[in-house]
Amino acid sequence: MSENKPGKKQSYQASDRNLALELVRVTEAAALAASRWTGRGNKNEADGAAVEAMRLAFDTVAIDGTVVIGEGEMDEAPMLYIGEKVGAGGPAMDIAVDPLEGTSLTAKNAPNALTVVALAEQGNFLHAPDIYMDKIAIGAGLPPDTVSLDASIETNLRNLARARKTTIEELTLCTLDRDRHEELIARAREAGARVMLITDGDVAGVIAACLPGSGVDIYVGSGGAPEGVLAAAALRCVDGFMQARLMFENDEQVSRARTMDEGDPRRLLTLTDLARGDVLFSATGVTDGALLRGVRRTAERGVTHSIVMRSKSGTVRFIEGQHNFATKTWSPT
Ligand code: VTB
Ligand code: MG
Ligand code: MG
Repeated sequence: MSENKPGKKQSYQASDRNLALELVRVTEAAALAASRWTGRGNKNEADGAAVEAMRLAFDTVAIDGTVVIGEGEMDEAPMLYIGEKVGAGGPAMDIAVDPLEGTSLTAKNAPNALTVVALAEQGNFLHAPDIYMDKIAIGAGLPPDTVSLDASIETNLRNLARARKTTIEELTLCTLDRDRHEELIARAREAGARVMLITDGDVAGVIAACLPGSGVDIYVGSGGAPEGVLAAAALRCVDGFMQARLMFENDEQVSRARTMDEGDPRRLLTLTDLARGDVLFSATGVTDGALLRGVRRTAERGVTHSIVMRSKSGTVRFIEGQHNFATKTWSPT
């Protein structure tokens, strides 16, 4: 599943090592800004604050970055729009962002809101339009044909239980609580599985399916395509398994996808179709979740909890940041 060859020594480049750790400042800044709006019932203010802080923080990162997964097209998004150049100058990198994944979660102070950034060398992320994507994901260490987007939910659960040497009754499937998933949910339960329904935030849901001890064994269902690319970037770092397929509602969406990517827009996408090469990923918790703690604030300080990962080395770091609002000059906290 991994592009890394076991036992093969990775080349050491001091510059890109620093980059992984610099990225965390970007998601921290967005999370601190969004956290001013946690539980205040205003998702647009929370989102706007995260976007603005993330945009500012990028100016301090030593890259020549181009946003490929972002806030939308230039005419509809003032910042972090697709095609926007960000960074202080350096290696040419493509950037995927969701400045606040879970705007409603933040407004309600519900679990699993994150700020998310992924970085790869130019051309390595799928240029996904903002439409729905069908997704399936499981964790590392299982045969690659254990589950498939093209198999029935019953077959996938049976194969996953067998590969994990357990029963379907002991498996938990996570999906977004949406009417469009009614049949999937009913059939998964009928087959014996537990179903964990989340109201938003399928990036966190997909990642949870790949982390041992998260309480989620498999993620299935449709959500945003940009969120699919971000989740794939994370899964590359933890050697997870994922398949996806863009879901088109009209011909215009198909034509748009054709302008963004060369392949058949309806093809089955593997993990490396979504995110190739050396990928860096950072996410910071805004509200508490299975993966990360949310921002803790006092009038003077904010404490952030982040995960920073890199596919090339497979290193996963959890970073706690203690931020003093009085001495922070670059972030509108
Ligand atoms: C998911 C989820 C997001 O949108 O992608 C979902 O990860 C999909 O769209 O947090 P619908 O809400 O239309 O189902 C979010 O819930 C919001 O961006
Ligand atoms: Mg967003
Ligand atoms: Mg989102």
